[in-house]
Amino acid sequence: MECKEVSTTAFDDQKPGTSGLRKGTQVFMTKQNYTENFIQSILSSIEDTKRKGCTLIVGGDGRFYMKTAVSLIIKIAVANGVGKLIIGQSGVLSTPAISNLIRKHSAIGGIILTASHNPGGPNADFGIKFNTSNGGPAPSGVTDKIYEISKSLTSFKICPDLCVNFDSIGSRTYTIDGADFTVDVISSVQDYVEMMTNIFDFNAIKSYIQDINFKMLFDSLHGVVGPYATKIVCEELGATPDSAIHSTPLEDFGGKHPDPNLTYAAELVDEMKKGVHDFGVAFDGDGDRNMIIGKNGFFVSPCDSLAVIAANHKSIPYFVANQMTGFARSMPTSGALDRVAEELKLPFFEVPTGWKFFGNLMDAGKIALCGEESFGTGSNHIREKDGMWAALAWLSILADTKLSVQEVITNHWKTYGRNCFTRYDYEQVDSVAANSMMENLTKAINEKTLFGKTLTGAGKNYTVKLMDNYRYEDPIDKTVTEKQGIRIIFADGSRIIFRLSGTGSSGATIRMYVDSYISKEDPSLEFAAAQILKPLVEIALEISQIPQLTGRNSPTVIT
Ligand code: VG1
Ligand code: CO
Repeated sequence: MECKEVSTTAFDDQKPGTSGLRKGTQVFMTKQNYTENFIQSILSSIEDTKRKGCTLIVGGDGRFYMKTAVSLIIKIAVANGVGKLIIGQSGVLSTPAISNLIRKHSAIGGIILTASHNPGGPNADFGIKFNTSNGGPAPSGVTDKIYEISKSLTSFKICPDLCVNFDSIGSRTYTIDGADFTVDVISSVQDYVEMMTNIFDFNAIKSYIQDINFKMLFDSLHGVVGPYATKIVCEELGATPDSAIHSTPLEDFGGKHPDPNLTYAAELVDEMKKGVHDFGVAFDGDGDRNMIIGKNGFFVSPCDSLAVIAANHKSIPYFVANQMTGFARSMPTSGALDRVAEELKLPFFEVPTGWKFFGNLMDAGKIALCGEESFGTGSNHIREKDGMWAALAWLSILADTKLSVQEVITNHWKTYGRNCFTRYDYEQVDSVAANSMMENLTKAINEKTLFGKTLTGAGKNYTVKLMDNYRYEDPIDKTVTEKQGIRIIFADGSRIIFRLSGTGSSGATIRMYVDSYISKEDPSLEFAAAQILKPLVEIALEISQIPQLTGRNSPTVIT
């Protein structure tokens, strides 16, 4: 078999967003060489000397078009001198599993075929993420380079006749253009499960479940977590088979959004409301997100989840064996974690939205636990957020404290006070309207129109202390990232944040975040977040004029 170089026309829209390149599946399928070009751009971003003979991990969340993309990666990788591909059986690997494999095999990186929480299918979304040798999402320097290459690409290299069956486990070596090329097809779950058994005490969780007949519901939303849930929850932890639902990965996720939030995982929430199960969790398409639900549908804010894991990290054997060096959260994530860091006298960092910003801090040993309000939680066991890890962290805490999910949360508030948090998503709004909202807010920053002003919402007053567009300087490599979200910070520490999503495939998605602290003595401590935050939500809608500009009277999703 021979490799050849094929001429191509470059695209100008292959700029990776918050996490990878995401477009309508049809774009990847029908625009000539769209997928080939992007794969070539990824490979070209790796220095020649490092690419020759290197190992790459390849896999994805099972969505429509994934297997075609895997086949293309095989043909293009070999033609670019890659020495070995490690591929999950049938192409299936979760994002956290890939992060683990990259580290375990000292691979140059990994290509992840997923549009994560976006729906899948021929008329939905497809995506490609690239992770670097530390196992984490490519930092902006790398994605910028990929984008630059993609804009002026004139050809790609391919071995068109190399067709590898990756449905069955095993290793195959081919000699192509005089060099050896190996494709290792491995179990999708084995290495990941092994890693989890080294982080958590499965026996302790198992006996807790059995002792009190603890009932769980793991909802994979037909995403990639299904096989991992079946293996870990039903086999390793011995839970009944009905503890794992929607466990078969489907190419279109059953026609639904594989997004673990109250709107798209409503089925799990409704099931939990029946009061039969003690613990519920849902995951996104590629397995890096998690939503925790307690008995009777008690919702755990992802911000609180992170803070609770931080406060109780000693319930997790991994954190007993390895030093807890520090914590970090993304900027829009509530300040609940900050209070735990202060109490435990541990270093704390704030980074922009996107997991790639945690990588340097973890690599430098500054943090061992981090998270985002968007249902992402993880630790330095890998360099990705990890949905199953978060669920097992919670089970470890419950088994250790012998408390219910709700008790753990309310006890936390009674100790630290409560950072009340909500996020409003306005999905697929008109881009012009979204941009003009951001421009108006930017104008308010530049002209200082809101500084020092007292704003009133639902009869409550808040005085603006600061308004800016978040700028981050990486403490390790000093890279500066600007315009990461408009922040309005009030005198009492409450915050309103606006940013536009970087993961959509069409139109714009506005995200509005509200975070406000109430002390542990406050009589409203256990009230619903919507009630507590009503005044600030009113203020936020007034400042941003979202309804007027977008014509939307309510958001698509409220967290
Ligand atoms: C969203 C979330 C962000 C997360 C990113 C990738 O980005 O807000 O916190 O890291 O998705 O998650 P954006 O730009 O749409 O707000 V995943 O699970 O879709 O890779
Ligand atoms: Co995801």
